[in-house]
Amino acid sequence: MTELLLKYFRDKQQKGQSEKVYPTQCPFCSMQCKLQLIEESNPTRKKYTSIGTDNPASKGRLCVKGQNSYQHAIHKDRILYPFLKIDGEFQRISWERALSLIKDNFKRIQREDGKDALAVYGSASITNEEAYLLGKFARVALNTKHIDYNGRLCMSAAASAAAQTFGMDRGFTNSLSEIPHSRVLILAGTNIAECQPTIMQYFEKAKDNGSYIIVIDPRETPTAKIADLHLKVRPGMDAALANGFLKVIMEEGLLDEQFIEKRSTGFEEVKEYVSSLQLDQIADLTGVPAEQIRTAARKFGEEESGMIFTARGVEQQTDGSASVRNYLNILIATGKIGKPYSGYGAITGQGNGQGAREHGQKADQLPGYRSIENKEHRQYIADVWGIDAADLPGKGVSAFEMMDKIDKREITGMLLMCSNPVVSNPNAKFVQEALKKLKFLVAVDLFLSETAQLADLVLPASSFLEDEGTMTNLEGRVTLREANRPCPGEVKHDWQIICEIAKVLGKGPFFSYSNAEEIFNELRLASKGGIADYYGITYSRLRQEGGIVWPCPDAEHKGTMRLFESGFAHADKKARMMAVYNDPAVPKEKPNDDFPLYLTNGRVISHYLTGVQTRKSAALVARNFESYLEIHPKTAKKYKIEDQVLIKVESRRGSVVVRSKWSEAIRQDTVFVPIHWADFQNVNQLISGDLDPACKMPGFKVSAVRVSPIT
Ligand SMILES: Nc1nc2c(c(=O)[nH]1)N[C@H]1C(S)=C(S)[C@@H](COP(=O)(O)OP(=O)(O)OC[C@H]3O[C@@H](n4cnc5c(=O)[nH]c(N)nc54)[C@H](O)[C@@H]3O)O[C@H]1N2
Ligand SMILES: Nc1nc2c(c(=O)[nH]1)N[C@H]1C(S)=C(S)[C@@H](COP(=O)(O)OP(=O)(O)OC[C@H]3O[C@@H](n4cnc5c(=O)[nH]c(N)nc54)[C@H](O)[C@@H]3O)O[C@H]1N2
Ligand code: SF4
Ligand SMILES: [Mo]
Repeated sequence: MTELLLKYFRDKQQKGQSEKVYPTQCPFCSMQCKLQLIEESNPTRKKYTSIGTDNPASKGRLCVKGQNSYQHAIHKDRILYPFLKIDGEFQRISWERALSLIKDNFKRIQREDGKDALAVYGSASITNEEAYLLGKFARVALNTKHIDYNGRLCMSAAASAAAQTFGMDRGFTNSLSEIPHSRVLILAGTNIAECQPTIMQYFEKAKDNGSYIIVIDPRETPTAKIADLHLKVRPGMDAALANGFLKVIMEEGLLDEQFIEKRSTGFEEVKEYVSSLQLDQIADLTGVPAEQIRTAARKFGEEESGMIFTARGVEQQTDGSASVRNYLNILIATGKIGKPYSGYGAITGQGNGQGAREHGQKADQLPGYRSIENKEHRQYIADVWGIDAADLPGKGVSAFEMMDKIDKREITGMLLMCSNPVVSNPNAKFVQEALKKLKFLVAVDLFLSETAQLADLVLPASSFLEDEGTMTNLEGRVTLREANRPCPGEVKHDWQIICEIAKVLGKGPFFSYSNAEEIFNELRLASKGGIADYYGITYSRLRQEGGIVWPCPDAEHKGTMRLFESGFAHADKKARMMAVYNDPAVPKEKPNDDFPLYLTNGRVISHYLTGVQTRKSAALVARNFESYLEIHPKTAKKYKIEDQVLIKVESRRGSVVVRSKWSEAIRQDTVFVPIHWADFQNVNQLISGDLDPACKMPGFKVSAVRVSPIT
């Protein structure tokens, strides 16, 4: 063996090759698969290979996006210097000039329009350190109440439901390793096979172990392929479907009365309402045959253990938070929570979709899930930050509501970090026009995204290969993403950029860190005693232990894998059940003669979010290079749509042009368009800005549209 290795290296040396290894984590989804990028150079070219490395979540696996994730990071279109828009053209400027322009414009805006006229729009694709720092930056350096982030469009419904029902929001109440042992698994509005592909190994093992899998989705997705039962629900009808499950569970005596009595409140109201419903009516509403509802509910109620998972199909609705609560009602009613192999999982989206929603990036939040409206919480954080609690601003508004305020010229300046709202926000044309009204927009990105193109100033940020920091995966497992690739050009890390802006604004002493670990140590303290308590987690522990699941209150604590074993997180330790009424106003937009079809939307395996990164990867573009519309052949024939032709899709807001793709996998009343393309293929031009009043999640997943051939 040693002989072989020696020969390998000798051969390489002879060919003039050298090899570098970059340890990292995939920048995309919440699995946060660990990998090593190997860069082999010879005098004429460089070759890259990604190898998955072992860790408790992905266990060494990578999906096609992870394998190719280096491609955008080394792409020639990376922005390497600050760019200022002068007469409509971007011109390279120095960091010094960029920072001085930010200072002048931010100060001018706050003088002219008030402190809250400046807004910060953050992201769940940055590290915990950066997410934490951005929250501190808005409150301490800018003294504005307006900060929110792209996770509002992602995790807010599940987060608000879990916080209300359980008293705390950690996406998974159990760890991934319990999934294979659970007897029934409900996957509602989650397409894990394409969106968290390396999680599939847990569900495949469950299947091998004889577990019964129920998938709820208007389409037969690759995930539905592993299902024993696929419920092809009508879009927007999950709350009603969950009522159907509850009805059967009650009628068939499958309630866990003892658990309900001891561990929850609110059941009486649920019982009264659900008893008044007819299963046939629910079948009509949801489009799911009564017999299938009965089978699914019986199975879930009868088995000894069971888990429910939801993702954006259920959550990105104008009643997303209530729909999730109704699925949680089922867990409580059957006593399937707080014990082995039973629990809930909101399948988190972005790489740091969990951590970035815990430490102060949200409009109403301070680090450790503290509330910006709670006096003691304010005092605690003010002490950590060394400021007067009275100087902490109050609660701001949610991401999309900031766009409204920009349109009304209440917000006139913005720092945007790691997001592309022109493509990802609903009512995209409105958002684009609104952003143009800003007096000064600074975008921090890797590329000139569709939104960065509207900016006055663009700052170059480092990529995952360069930027060290912690990320919290979908289990709540905090991981250390190492990074040792040098920054190209004049690129800086997001945290460095935040600190440098704070410095020119005269707030340097509050932001004097020399590395990510120093920020993390402050975050630990800021989270101490909060719900998301990271105090016991350190970089050296993360290096040794490979990841720790919060809460972890002290250095001896092993982390908390399973939640709620002895009680829920409300003061009385009881979960709150809530009757979720079949609301005739849901979904808000229903098909009619003009717009006869439901439009829903989501992801494909090869692309990520607005596509700014994955559309730079030749390997991924080769798999899907353009958007499309999935339509049932019967529906297609009705509207004279051939297969594989360009067609127009119109809603009350606008239109897009995409290619038709016939598929019997989708409901006949529904069409599906992926979200990863921009401009005339930006599906968000079709979608309204209606929000869930409970959590301000946009109702992305249901609109009414018409389709027509392009002649
Ligand atoms: N390949 C890839 N992976 C990703 C991402 C990506 O962009 N690309 N993004 C990451 C992020 S940020 C997120 S948030 C996650 C998203 O992960 P998911 O939520 O799983 O992804 P989506 O495709 O948006 O939606 C899931 C499914 O919901 C279904 N659906 C639509 N309407 C309804 C409904 O009314 N009820 C039910 N039950 N289902 C419905 C859709 O048909 C779709 O199959 O993925 C993460 N992983
Ligand atoms: N219709 C519809 N719309 C949706 C959804 C849907 O299902 N349907 N899903 C929603 C969901 S779940 C989400 S999460 C949002 C996401 O929406 P966005 O946040 O707008 O999506 P991204 O494409 O991830 O944008 C990230 C940007 O940051 C840049 N970037 C990447 N890494 C870094 C970094 O380390 N630092 C900095 N500074 N920049 C970086 C990328 O180049 C890219 O331009 O979209 C939402 N929009
Ligand atoms: S996209 Fe998700 S599943 Fe795929 S390699 Fe990256 S982190 Fe892993
Ligand atoms: Mo997301």
